[in-house]
Amino acid sequence: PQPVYLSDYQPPAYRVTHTELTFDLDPAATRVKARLLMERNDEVSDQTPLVLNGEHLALISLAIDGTPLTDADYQLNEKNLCIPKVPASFSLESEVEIAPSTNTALEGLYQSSGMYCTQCEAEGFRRITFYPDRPDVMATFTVTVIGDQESEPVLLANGNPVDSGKLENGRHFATWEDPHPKPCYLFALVAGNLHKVEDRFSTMSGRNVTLQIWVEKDNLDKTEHAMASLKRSMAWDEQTYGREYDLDLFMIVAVSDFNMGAMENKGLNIFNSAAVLTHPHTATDATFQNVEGIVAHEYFHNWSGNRVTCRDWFQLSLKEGFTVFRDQCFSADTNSAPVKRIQDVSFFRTAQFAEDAGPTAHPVRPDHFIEITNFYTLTIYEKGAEVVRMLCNLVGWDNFRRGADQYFERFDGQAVTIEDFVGCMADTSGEDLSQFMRWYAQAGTPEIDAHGEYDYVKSEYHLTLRQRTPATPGQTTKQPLHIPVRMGLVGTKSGQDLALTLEGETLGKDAVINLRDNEQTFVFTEVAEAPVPSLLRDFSAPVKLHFPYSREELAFLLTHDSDGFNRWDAGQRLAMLALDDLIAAHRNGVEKVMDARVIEAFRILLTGPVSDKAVLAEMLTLPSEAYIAEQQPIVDVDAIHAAREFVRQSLALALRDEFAATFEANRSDEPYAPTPEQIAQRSLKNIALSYLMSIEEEQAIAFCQAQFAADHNMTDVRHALTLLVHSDRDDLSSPALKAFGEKWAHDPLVMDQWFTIQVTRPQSDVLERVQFLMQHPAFSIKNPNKVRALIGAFAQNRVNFHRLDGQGYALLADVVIELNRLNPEIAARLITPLTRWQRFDETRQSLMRTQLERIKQEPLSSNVYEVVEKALA
Ligand code: BAL
Ligand code: ZN
Repeated sequence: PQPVYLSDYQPPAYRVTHTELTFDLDPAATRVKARLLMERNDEVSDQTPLVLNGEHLALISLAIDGTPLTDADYQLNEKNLCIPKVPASFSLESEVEIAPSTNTALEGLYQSSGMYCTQCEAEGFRRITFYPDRPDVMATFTVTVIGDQESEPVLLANGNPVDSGKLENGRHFATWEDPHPKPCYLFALVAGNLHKVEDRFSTMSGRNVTLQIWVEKDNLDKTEHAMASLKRSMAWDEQTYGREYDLDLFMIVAVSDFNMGAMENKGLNIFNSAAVLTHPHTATDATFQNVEGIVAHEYFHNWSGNRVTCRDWFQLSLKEGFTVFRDQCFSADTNSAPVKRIQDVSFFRTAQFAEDAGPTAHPVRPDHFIEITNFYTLTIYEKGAEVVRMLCNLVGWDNFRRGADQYFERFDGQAVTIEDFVGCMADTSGEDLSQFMRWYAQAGTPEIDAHGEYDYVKSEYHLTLRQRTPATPGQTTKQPLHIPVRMGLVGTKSGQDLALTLEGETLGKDAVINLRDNEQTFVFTEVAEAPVPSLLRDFSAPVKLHFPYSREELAFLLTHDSDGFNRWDAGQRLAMLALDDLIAAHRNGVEKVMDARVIEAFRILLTGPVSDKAVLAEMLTLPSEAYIAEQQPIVDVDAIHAAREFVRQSLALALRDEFAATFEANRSDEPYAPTPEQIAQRSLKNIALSYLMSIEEEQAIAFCQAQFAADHNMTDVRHALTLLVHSDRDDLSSPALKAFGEKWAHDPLVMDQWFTIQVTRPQSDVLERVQFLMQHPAFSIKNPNKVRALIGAFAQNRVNFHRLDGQGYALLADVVIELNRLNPEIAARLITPLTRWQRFDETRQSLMRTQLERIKQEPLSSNVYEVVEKALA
């Protein structure tokens, strides 16, 4: 397969002004008739052939302006239909046959639990009909769906329903019209035996919008939270961005088999059931929050993505980075803002930093790709959102909001570029953002080496920042970036933020300094006392910051920093220093000694006044094994696991009474609600229970078993079950697992949790468990959620996946090879842990490479080929 390059972009030679589609549904032989009203662009010659995308389509007939074409009039291959001569303006009529029931790639039209549904982003529409399948071709659509009245009583497509009726032979039809021009990746169709819950939203201009969530009948009691989240999102986008919904109907459909989390199709969002269904007894707090965020994300795309879309797929972060930023702000406004930031950054620094440091590293705007579905990445989404956040902070919210207004107004109905977006922000703010644009072009995580000195005589603080971005594949030299560093100086005597004066300018007590050069020294004057710097507050830029903090300084920031994010980060850094010592001790075979300063810091946290329980729970959470691994030059999975367990157990032994008191103080019998207050209280109680269970005392075990048996809500049940299953005691683990598995055998989403809990335990029987569970009736390799819950989760189990006999790697490779045939998009994503082989010891490197080479021997999809090639390059 050959890469596509951004620099080769050409506008489309032919545009589609209107698209008419008729689907006659049949599992093995769906007929799709298309009538496309097309026009040649003025810039191209009248000799320009019409080239349409089309894959896995059986062509039945083709006509132009009603005149059938013969074989001599066109050329057809596996990917394209080419008609050498067409008029300047014409209608193209085609009929094709497709087979939804055998479409295991879950792109285009396919079947899930017997219903029909579609996924067209990025390039799935070409599996439905011949079309210019590119985002810069935008058309209005009229769609007629014909189905069986019994098996498909509900027939949905984008826009507004305009007609419906009965046909012969038990068939019926529905016609939908979408008046908003859209690219074909936003097309959607759903047909099946679905049931709806309905609500209304009155927009800011007083229009009534009907809201519907369509699900299978058994799931009707799991839609309340998604509906409430949708209404909150609609109100938030009006209040925050002045954006109003633009159709009379907004639909969400839940499907079980879905590659992504959800899809923002115009007026008809299709959701992975895991991203929409919730019930207190089946979903955890984390799922409730995730659903709220995804519902918001998809809804926000109606403007940032649908009304204004991407010119080409290299611009993917234009809509995704901006929309993730929007959904992050919405969740922060709706829940605890500091906790949202801590959780997002914690995930980002673990997973996106790893992507940036690996062989698949790419810029927020890549300049080439083989398979675009491989680029729905943490870099495009999350780093893209960090870049938009920096932009917002740089120009200030008022300018950013005016820039967003300008962007939506100027480019409404168009397919545009990242320059168009940033240009609006430059216009409204007057800022020069040319250096800032490098964030979109340069891959890799910038690192800042910082050091500071206090001059007692002059009362000055000199802060020197040096930036460097490591080389990434295809980009050996890097230019300095414009990095906004939000900071404060915390006085060591007063414990307060000191006033900042920089080059004579008074900046207040919390300010942003701009690092633009490779190295800059900032001299703060009139610094009345020796400070500890608090740098990169609220994670003001997606970089790694190195500052030689002493443990005493970190303990000081942990209690005194006015920035909640940096208080948390100081705790993480302090824990990391202790963990580093313990990892070294484990490797050297010397006795491990716990750092008393960490214990004291935790004691203060547990016994001091609590202003935000959710933040406290985060502060009591140790860096994950994956995050610790990211900080090591060579990852030693066993030493990391042993060191982290040692810290957990040492803290639990030293602070047993404090953890027990925290657990007791936060128990509650209140009826479940996913409110920020309740979620905070549960997370604090459950983190305390985790520490107590790490030493497996009888009292802790009793707490855990009681919480499991009480069956109050899934957050508590799942947490207790995880602790029991991850304990060393089979007498605790087996009965609980059995009871849970039997109780929830009928619920696929709960069974996914049951799979994950088992295959993430640290005990050494996990590989055999995975093999056993792959035969379980609730598992199916064709269902992406199952694959993620069982195989994906196993590959995150660091001690077991990285077994020294290589069997963990071999198992993953086996599954990748099978999925390469069935669902290449999921197969390519699943390989990720193997691509990180450079980070491990030589033995593991060799074992991982062996499996990558084994995959490479197969006849590969372009998706898997691209990832394996990069990993072995
Ligand atoms: N556009 C694909 C799914 C999402 O990012 O919303
Ligand atoms: Zn999105």
